[in-house]
Amino acid sequence: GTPILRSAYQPLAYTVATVDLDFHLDPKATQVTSRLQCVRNEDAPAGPIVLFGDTLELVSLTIDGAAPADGQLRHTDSGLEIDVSADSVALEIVTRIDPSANLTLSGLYQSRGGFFTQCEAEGFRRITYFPDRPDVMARFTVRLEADAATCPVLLSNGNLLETGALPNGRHFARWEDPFLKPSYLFALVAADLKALERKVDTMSGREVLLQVWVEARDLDRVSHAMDSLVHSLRWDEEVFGLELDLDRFMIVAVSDFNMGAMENKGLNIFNTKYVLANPDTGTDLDFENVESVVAHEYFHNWTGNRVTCRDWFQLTLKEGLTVFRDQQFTADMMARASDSPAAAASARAVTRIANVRGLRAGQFPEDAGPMAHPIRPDSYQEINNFYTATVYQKGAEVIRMLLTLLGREGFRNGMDLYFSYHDGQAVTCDDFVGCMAEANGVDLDLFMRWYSQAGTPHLKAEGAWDAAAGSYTLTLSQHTPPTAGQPDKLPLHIPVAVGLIGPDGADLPLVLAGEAGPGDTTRVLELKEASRSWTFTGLSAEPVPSLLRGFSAPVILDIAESDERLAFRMAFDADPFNRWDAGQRYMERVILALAADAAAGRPLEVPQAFGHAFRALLIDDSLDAAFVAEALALPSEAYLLDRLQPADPAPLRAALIHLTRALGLAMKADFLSRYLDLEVDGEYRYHPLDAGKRALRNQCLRYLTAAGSATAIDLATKQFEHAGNMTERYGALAALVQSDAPARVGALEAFHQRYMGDALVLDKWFQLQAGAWRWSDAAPDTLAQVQALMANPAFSLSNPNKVYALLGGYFKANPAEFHRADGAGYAFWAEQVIALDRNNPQVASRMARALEGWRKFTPEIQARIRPALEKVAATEGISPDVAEIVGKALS
Ligand code: BAL
Ligand code: ZN
Repeated sequence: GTPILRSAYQPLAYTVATVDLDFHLDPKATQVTSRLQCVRNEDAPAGPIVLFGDTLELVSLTIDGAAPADGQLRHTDSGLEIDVSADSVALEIVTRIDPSANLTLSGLYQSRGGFFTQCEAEGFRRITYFPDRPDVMARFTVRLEADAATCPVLLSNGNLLETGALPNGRHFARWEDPFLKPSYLFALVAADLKALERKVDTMSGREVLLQVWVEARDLDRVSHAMDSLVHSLRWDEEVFGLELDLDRFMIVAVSDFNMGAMENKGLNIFNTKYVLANPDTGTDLDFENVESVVAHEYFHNWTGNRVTCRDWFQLTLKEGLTVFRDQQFTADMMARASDSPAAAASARAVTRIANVRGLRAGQFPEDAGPMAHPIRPDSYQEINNFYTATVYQKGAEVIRMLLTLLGREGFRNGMDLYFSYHDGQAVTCDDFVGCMAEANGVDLDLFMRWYSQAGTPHLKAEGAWDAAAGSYTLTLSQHTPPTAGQPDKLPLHIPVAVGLIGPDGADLPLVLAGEAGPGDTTRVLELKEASRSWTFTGLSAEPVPSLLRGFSAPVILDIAESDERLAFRMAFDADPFNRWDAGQRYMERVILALAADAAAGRPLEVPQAFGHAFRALLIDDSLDAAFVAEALALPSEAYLLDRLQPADPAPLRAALIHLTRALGLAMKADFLSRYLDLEVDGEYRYHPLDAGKRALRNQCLRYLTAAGSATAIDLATKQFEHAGNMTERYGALAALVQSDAPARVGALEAFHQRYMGDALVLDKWFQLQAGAWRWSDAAPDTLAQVQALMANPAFSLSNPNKVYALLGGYFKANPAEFHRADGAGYAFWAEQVIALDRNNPQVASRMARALEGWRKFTPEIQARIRPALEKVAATEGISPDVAEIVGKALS
């Protein structure tokens, strides 16, 4: 495809002031009448009215009530152009579309008999001809009519004006959105749904109606989403002074949805996965995800909707900022339940750990592969491919660095200025950072490089101890490896939070040469050049540095640390994130060494010192259980694969299995006693303290079953059978699935039987089997298993959740099985990507991305992957979405 360039941005000659939409909803032939008031844009060069359209049937079009004159209306590759001379022109456009045949789930489509829309990024043009760009902000009114029996509920953005009955069993509703919005935030829903409702007062004392709409059978699993919405609303008032601006705010759950959820103005549409959760069907992680996605979409109301993006290259303007906001919210929710400052810090750290785990597993590999792009890309072929970990997660890290550099108050001042300048506008990342700079009187020009430079920077740290002077000099250097299309990199502005630990394990006050003491125990150093040194004085013994505390920048820290030093920091680092990270670094070292031994056919042995450091955390019951659960969890396979050069999934898997089993065997008694002590009594509640205990308990069960004793299988079986909630039931099933015990098959069957009609729970069952391996030497044929599961009546290639669970579980969460030596995994991948692409290019493209990082593997593995990539690339009629991914992979 032809790349679209950020530098080519031009405002449109005509924008839209008002839009009035009229939908006659019908499964096969929906008629859409759109009345637009188009107005000349004073800031743009002269030109025609440009309307985008995609797979539309144009029924009629009039200009100020008249048919177009000869040559006045032109059909182009992307839609229509209309020559007009007046400053303001009324268009009436009638289109016809077939929602029942729309399997892309972009535009207007059907799911379980209802009508739903998804317009971001470019779905609105699949509904009607429109200047479908985020910089065109208009006032929308909407009338919908549909069959009253099948679609008793008719929703759109904003406030409800009117409803009424019509002849032939039909009915209608009219909605008005009082705020200017771009077309990507338009939504409608016409379906058979029921709402859980709550009324709350906003900070200014306005009563607002909150609704969560779901199918009637799901009403017993929406209260958590409603609670999450209320918490989000309060949090945005308290932390940012931002209030809900509508009288009504709706969340709608739909089973067929490409993304997690969508922040349409006043009418958020959600994948059921991120709305529905009750103790019997959702794990603690599901509850946490529902809370954070509800918050994310709600927060978009200000960061995304009131102020939106000028063009899609600015996507991180709203996504990075909103992910940052939802991460802060989650950390606050977690900490709220703590009874001491130390417990609150630990709870926050657990959130931070989860964020960083995600970044390392998802974004670091993206930044090291052919899709590497800055958080603000310079070009794309298909915008749907750029809803990435880089734009979202790394984008959030960039915002977090601004908070670190400016402080809470400075950051809040920058946010306030941003809304005061840009409310109701479509703006750029420069506008946002400009407000941060102006509000704080600082220069952030250098900081802007984070927006233009791709790749994960390496931060190298070296320390020099001068015993005679009592000083410690820390030298920090940075280097970003070349990425696709960006061979040369410049130094970035990196905030490095630093602590120095004394020999007794306590933090030392930090006093830089030339300063008076006493200093803080954590300070932020700002590295702006390729390399710089700082000298700390007044020290009586050589300190141990603790760098990048709280993960203060999205970089890879290269520092030579002995095993002893890592163990010391695992035990003493006062920064809980770094305490966890010291353990991860130690584990990574052990695993990579084991993988090298496995590859060379040497015997595998876990160093004793590592075992001691690990055990110290396992048995320390003064630590928060959620923290210990994270501390005992190994780094993700996806992250480790990138650290092995060249990547080779089989020996890595052997190393992970060996280490887990060895630890489980060596510390059997400790795992068992923690397991037994951690039982949570009473009725299930989603609460961070209980969730932490369950997480650690399941972690212990995993190690115990990995070690393979009959007692462990017995424990897991009992936990499975007597579980009072999904977290326990699923934790036990996950442990059993990897064992060879006969109980394995029975548990899988019982789970399937129990949740037969429950799509979301069956997704867990599919995903678990696709991502599983065995702790023993048994070699299960996971590919055959995945293929067999595709034949299960509950599986469907046209439901994204099913594809993400089963195929995604296999392609992405099970590298050693997917990369099997006979290459059969790749042939299967090509076949499925091609099949998916015929119906839903966005989902196909996500699956296609499983092989984009193929060049990191050994030459033998690459040789097996190449034909599969080439096959997909050569497929006739392949979508631009998939073509971009495989094209970049092969280039
Ligand atoms: N805007 C797409 C879905 C989300 O990021 O909230
Ligand atoms: Zn978002």
